[in-house]
Amino acid sequence: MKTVYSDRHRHQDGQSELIDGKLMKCFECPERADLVLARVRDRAIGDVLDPTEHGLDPVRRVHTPAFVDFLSTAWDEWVAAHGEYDALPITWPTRGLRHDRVPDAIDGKLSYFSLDAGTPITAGTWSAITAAADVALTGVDLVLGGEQHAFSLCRPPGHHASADVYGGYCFFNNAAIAAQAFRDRGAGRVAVLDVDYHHGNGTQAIFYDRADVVFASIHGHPQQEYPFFLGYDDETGTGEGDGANLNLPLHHGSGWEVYGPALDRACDFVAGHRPDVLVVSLGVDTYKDDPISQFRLEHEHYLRMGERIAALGLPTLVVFEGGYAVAEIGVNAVNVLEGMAG
Ligand code: OKP
Ligand code: ZN
Repeated sequence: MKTVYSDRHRHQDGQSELIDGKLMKCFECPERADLVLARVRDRAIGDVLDPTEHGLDPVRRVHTPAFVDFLSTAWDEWVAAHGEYDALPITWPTRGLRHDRVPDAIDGKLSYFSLDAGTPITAGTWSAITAAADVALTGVDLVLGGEQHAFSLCRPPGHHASADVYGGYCFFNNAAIAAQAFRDRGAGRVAVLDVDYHHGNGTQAIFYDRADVVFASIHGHPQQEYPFFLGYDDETGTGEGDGANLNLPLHHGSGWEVYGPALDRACDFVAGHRPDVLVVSLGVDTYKDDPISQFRLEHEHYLRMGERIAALGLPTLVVFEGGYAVAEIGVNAVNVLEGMAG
């Protein structure tokens, strides 16, 4: 399986996130992608390619122009206001506040376009996120060019980002951009299978009213886990998309005995919609030692996961999302790819 990778992910190197009442070193760090790449090379699973530039048009197929513009200038505006510190919001337009005015002040814009204080905008954010979108889109090129499987080693991740909201370490929704690109380039129906520990709220929201992009996710139960406000099992899609969304929330402590059957259900759901192509949002924060997550998968389960996904028999683009047990991240991610290769 070929891997697409850009060094520009290193340009997103935040100082700190607000988590558990503390400002802590960012869990979403450059070492993550470096170690996945090292494992890809060690295991010699296939060539590693640079992305090619696809421009912002395919990004704007998923994200609003105002959101893309905001991200493109946010750092410069923040530096002008506050100096060279990571940009983090601390207030949000919650119940009873207006959503119909975008403030001029950068602090207000961060608040308007974000969902948490864990996602710093830095000097290199724009470079990293545009590269990550290109990594995803180059993976689309590979699959459309005839590769049965390809791996887009995206960083930062994307699945919490919706059309006009960033957060959860995510800015551009790489998997959604890829899914939309498959549609725009001839696929009749696309399925997105999200196996990251956290619910892919952004991806779900982007495609919620559509039948042409089906979404299935297995994740920590929103009663217990971030992002808390989406991911329940009664979210089945709306309008044209009615029936095209599946959430399988699992409780803290879930291991393969629960996860394996959920994965079977998710794969059956995907197969039932007869997609032409599959995008997998691959997070390996389901691992038992993940520092911010509460499932209990072990190394071998990632091989099983890959085998189950490949048994769908679909052209598949794997897009990298989360995973914060950094020392184990390469083994777990590449085990999925090796399971897929059989
Ligand atoms: C991004 B991805 C937990 C706080 C969680 C944000 C987690 C974002 C995960 N106490 N903070 O889905 O791996
Ligand atoms: Zn996650």
